[in-house]
Amino acid sequence: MEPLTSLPAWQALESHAAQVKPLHLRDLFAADPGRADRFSLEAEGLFLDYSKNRITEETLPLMLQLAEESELRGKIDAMFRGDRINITENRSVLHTALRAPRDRKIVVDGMDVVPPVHQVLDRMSEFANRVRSGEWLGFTGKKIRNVVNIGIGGSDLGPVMAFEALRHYSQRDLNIRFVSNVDGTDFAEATHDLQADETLFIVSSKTFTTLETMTNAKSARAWVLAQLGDERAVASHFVAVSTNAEKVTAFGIDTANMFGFWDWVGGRYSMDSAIGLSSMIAIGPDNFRALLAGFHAMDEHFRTAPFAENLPVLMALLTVWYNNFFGAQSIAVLPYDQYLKRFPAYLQQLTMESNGKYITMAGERVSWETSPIYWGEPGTNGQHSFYQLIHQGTKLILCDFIGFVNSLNPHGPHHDILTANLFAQAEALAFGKTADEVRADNNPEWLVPHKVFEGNRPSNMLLADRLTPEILGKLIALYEHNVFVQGIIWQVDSFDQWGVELGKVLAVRIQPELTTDAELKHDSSTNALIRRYRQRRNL
Ligand code: G6Q
Repeated sequence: MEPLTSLPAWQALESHAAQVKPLHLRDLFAADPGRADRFSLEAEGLFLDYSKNRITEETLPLMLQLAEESELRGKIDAMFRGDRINITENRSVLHTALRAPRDRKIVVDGMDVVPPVHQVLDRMSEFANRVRSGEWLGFTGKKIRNVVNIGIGGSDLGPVMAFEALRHYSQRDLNIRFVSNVDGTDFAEATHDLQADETLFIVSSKTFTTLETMTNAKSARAWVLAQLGDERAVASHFVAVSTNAEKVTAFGIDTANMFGFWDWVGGRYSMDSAIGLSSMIAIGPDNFRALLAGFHAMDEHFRTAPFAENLPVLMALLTVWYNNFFGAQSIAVLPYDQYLKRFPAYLQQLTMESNGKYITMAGERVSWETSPIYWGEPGTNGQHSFYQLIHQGTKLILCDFIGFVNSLNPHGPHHDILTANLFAQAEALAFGKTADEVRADNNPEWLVPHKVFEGNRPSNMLLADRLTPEILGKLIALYEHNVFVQGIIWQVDSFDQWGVELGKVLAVRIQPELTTDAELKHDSSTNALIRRYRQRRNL
């Protein structure tokens, strides 16, 4: 593969960007009444208005050419086929198989992976129904009222986000909680008001070796045993989600109470696997399957739609446009829906763990920017916090607005107010307020520069009719594939995460040093911090 910056489309885009930068969205819209119609797209119940981007008629054809020159089509096919595209871990990348319908065939290493996917889904459904109906009993014969998922990273962020997003559809007499941080506070606060005999722990860990999860799982077991006083209680109060049956057994969980998945499911792409068990218990198997159907519909759209009409491809190309040709460093994800409050946090891992890399698939240092920083908060809260910087700061930030035409909680004027704010923000960012307009409001001249909004701040607007399980699946898959396309353009392996390893190794070395007098051989800063901790820890 040619380095990205040597591709003809890249070079054409560099000179094109120089022409587009001086243009203002105000003028682009004024000159072209059809702009909003032309630069919008509807697919799978998601409407994307991308007209408030700093692009012209020539931009997308050039970006699409960049996608072609990056061999995107072949790479999409390779992913769906189960090729080992995660080259540094020598693995297939088949989260799309987790939501494939029963009659699909996806053969990897001579084996069709779809039947085992559905076997696990069926077992999960049966188990979820037993918990939801009160049939699954705790050790003392009480119904389960609390479900606590213990997991971290990909074994936490997707399930938490999905639970919060679909809380409206959840069984309200079940308390669903999540423990991820190794900070004992997380476990303590999640369990302080719970009774062990009504609590089910789901230990979710692909490897079943992750330090944080294993530490929390051991604390959970001790907590249960302290209350119930019998080792046999573990069988009624713990289930495991993992690919590692041996470690699950060693922990004391019967493999009959284990839900498996496979090494071709990456952690941050695993929420549709058994890692979603907590979500399924919360919302029920039917809603969970609707969620999967949504994912699958977006998979099919991504796999088959021409690139010019392909939502994930377009969003990815717009990201590359600002990231690589405008020097933009971040993308704000701004859902105007309280249920999506954890969506930005979930996207942080999906995007930045996937594409936050400076080495290409060929092992070379990149000479171009890779992943932007993703961040955000639900609207309208963000408006009273960081929007000042987006409107009048010195940084260019692409905003992904997400909204729903209908509220799941239609109370009086709330939803119209929310939606008015959503549309107003995108309008204000794009068009701003000129000095003349500020003067026309009778402002003194000295105040005018403070009240001017330059505008020309780009945004995407994603709208759906209503937040349903299916739409949520489509939205998540849209970002999954958006991230995939970005990674292809930047030529990185989007499916490994070597950058998380070093800190883990050093922590294992430092931990015993905190509580012994062992000689310290770190740098002077780390040595001094450890010494300070040793001296003061029992004060
Ligand atoms: C995600 C990463 C990482 C992983 C966690 C938890 O893509 O692989 O976030 O999900 O480290 O790992 P386990 O599920 O193995 O505990």
